[in-house]
Amino acid sequence: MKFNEKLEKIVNKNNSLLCVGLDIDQEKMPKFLFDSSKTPYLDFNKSIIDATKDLVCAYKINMAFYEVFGKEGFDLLEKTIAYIPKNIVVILDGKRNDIGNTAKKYAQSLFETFNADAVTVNPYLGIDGVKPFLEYKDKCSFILCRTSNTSARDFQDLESNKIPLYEIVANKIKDWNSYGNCGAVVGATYPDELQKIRALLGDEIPILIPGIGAQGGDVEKTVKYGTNKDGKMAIIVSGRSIIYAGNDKNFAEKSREAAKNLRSKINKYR
Ligand code: NUP
Repeated sequence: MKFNEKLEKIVNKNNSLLCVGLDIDQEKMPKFLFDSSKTPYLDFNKSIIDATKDLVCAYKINMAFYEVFGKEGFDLLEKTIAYIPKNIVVILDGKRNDIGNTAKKYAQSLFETFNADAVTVNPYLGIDGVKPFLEYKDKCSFILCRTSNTSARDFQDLESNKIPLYEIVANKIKDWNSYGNCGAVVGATYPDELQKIRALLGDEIPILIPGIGAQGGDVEKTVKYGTNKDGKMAIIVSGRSIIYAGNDKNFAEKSREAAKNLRSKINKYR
């Protein structure tokens, strides 16, 4: 099944554009897990997934929070992905890229070894670094277009013939979408840019939108500017505000409450 079809199905089933970020961090996790379990991270992820799986369209896993543990992190990554129900989209956020020969291995690793449905890709190297990802026609490659951080402006606002780089990238994403398997990453913290990028991309290309919650992005503008004409094709990410909503024994219930509230808020503006 093509990625966009899988996304559409789960968006409809769970009535949700919400993507929960599983960015595990001992400092923010409930302390009791580390006293009472030999596998606190996996237990945590399983509890969060159990508590939110009927409320989300996707889970996004940032590789950094797993790679930091070395081989145990890779094991945890595999087990977490295996635990996610098969009808929910799994996005591996590694912002990978390199020369074509190496990019091919990154693509194989994320799509085949780890079985991701979608990945994030850095466009800085140009099309020969992106192509190996696009060869996976049933998967999706979300290309960094406008990132959510303050320093996004450093390079992404630079102009060529009066057109800022992030718009040039958005136009490239449209060109690169001949297999219908390209997406864009645009931060919720830049609503005006999000609006422009959605207009450039049209209605068929999904946008992965981080920056809601801990980074302070505006939900109403994100939904209004990020979705397509059907109120879809936007995957709205929140990590910390959901998974660390509580840090006591009832942490999973708290995360469910936070996910439910955010899903409702998103749906109000669709
Ligand atoms: O522009 C981006 N901003 C961003 O926050 C691109 C990203 N991939 N992310 C990632 O989204 C970030 O690395 C983290 O994994 C997640 C946001 O998490 P949170 O701020 O909701 O906790």
